[in-house]
Amino acid sequence: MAGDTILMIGACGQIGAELTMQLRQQYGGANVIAADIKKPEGELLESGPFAEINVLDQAGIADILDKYRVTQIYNMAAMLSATGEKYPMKAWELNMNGLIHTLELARDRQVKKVYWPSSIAAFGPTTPKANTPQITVMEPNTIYGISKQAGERWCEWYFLKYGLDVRSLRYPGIISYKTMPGGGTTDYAVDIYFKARSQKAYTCFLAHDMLLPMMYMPDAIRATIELMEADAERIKIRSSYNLAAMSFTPAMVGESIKQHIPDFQLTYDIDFRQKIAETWPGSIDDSEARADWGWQHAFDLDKMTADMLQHVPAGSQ
Ligand code: AKB
Repeated sequence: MAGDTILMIGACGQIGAELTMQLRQQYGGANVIAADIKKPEGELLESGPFAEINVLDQAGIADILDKYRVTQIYNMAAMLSATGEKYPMKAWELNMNGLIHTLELARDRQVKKVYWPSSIAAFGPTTPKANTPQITVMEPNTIYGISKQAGERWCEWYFLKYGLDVRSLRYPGIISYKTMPGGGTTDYAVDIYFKARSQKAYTCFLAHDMLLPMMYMPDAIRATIELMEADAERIKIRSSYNLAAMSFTPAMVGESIKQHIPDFQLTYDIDFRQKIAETWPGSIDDSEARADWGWQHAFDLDKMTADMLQHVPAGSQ
């Protein structure tokens, strides 16, 4: 909306980078402050203000909010599922304290809206796997998943207790070609396209039949901005919305890629990430998001494959 100034924490991450660029197009470069622990290069640095900051530096974030009179915060900084299992204490501190700092600062400074991403990782092995409902059993058993589930509770609590306008989506695995993901269990679904283009071969760390919910980045960006721009009375869920587009297995992506690269070779060398994936749903029921604020996805597997292979450079690693 005109007059809004947005702070994007975690602006160099897989989703944060593309969200920042899209919001700068819509709101004007000067009105979207990119913040991250590392300095970006190129268009992210040149198209608007940048602040080098750690999300755990609450006083530093407060200074940025005051300096730019920020009206909306997106906190995209997180340690993902696979890295989180290696560094559980760091993951908990970053994912949990980063969120709580954001919520506290937003409440204290009358920030109008906060966005925070949850994930399918908030579900667990006892959750129904097919068409997982919005409200269901949630017993995550990864640190990342536990932090997402607890984070959802914090978001709803700030809404109920203080009326803070917090909005959130449970992202499936996100596939993109601009900024790479790092440390996630669904990262294979990005790597496979890069290796298909550069080497016509990929060795997958998940089993051939590991069905997971996934989404192409353009859909994820549009969903996030549509949720944030929807009228507040349409947002009935203040923990986090289920969000879906497609579900596929590594074998299914392999077949989709073979339609373009017939001699593509897909092999398997399964590692610890398979155990994480096994605790997550295979498909998601996102009917609340569709009914409440009109969510509709645009990309299925084959449409995404065609677009990915057009954009991923042949010489890529
Ligand atoms: C991960 O794999 O950890 C993330 C996620 C599903 O939240 N991509």
